[in-house]
Amino acid sequence: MLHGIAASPDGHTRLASPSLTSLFPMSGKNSRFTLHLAGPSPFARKVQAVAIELGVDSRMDLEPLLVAPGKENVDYARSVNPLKRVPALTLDDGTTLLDSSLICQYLDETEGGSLVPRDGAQRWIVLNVLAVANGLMEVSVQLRYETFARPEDHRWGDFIADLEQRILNALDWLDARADALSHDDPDLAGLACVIAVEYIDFRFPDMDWREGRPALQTLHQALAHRSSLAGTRPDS
Ligand SMILES: N[C@@H](CCC(=O)N[C@@H](CS)C(=O)NCC(=O)O)C(=O)O
Repeated sequence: MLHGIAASPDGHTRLASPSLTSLFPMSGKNSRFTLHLAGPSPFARKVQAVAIELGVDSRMDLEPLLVAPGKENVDYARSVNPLKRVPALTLDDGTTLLDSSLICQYLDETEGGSLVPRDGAQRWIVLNVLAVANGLMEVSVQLRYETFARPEDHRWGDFIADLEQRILNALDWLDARADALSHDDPDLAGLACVIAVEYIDFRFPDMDWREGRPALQTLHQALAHRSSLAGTRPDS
C-alpha cells in the first residue's frame, strides 16, 4: 500500500485518513527528504533555495516530474499530491507536505532557521509580503499556461489582460514594501520576491518589472547573488 492510500471494499483507491503522527510530522535530526519538483517551477525553486539557506540541501533527494494542466499524472495525484502540483516534500516517515510556503516554514522551524520571525510585528510583515510574492508567482504561472499551454484558438484576451494587470499591481505592491525586508540575512519573503521577479525575467523577458520599481530592484540586487538563488536560477 502506498502511504496514505487505501483500497476500499468497492475496489476503488481512496485517500486514507492520515495517522496522528502524520498530522504532526517530526523529522528526525539528519533525516532525509524527497522533493518532488519540476525544473522551471518558482515554487519548487523557493523550497530548494530555503534548503540551501538552511544547509539541508545535501539531505534532499530530488524527484523531478513533468506537471502541466491537462496532464493526468495519475500515480503522482494518488500517492503524492491530490492537486497534481509541485512542489511536495516527502519526509522519511512517509508524510508528504504540500504547498511551498508550508514546506519552507516547516524546514525553517524544524531546522532551527530564522527565515520567518517567530513573533513580533516583523513576522506579520514577512508573512504578508510572502503571500503577495506567492500570489505573483501563481498569477505568472497562470499567465504562462494561458499564453503557452492553452491552444491558441481557445485563448481569452480579456483574461490574459487581467492577469497581466494583476502582475503589474502585485509588483507595485511589493515595491512599496520591499524596504521593510532584510537586505542582509534574507527572510522568506525576500527570497520569494527575488524568485517571483526572476520567473518574470525567465518567462516574460519583455515585461520590464524593474522600470519604476527602485526598492524592489534594490532588494533583488542585494539578494540575487546568494548561492541559494544563483545556484537555483532556471537558466543556470
Ligand atoms: N500554492 C502552490 C502552487 C504550486 C503550483 O501551482 N505549482 C505548479 C508548477 S509552477 C504546478 O504544479 N502546476 C501544475 C498544474 O497546475 O497542473 C505552492 O505554493 O506550492
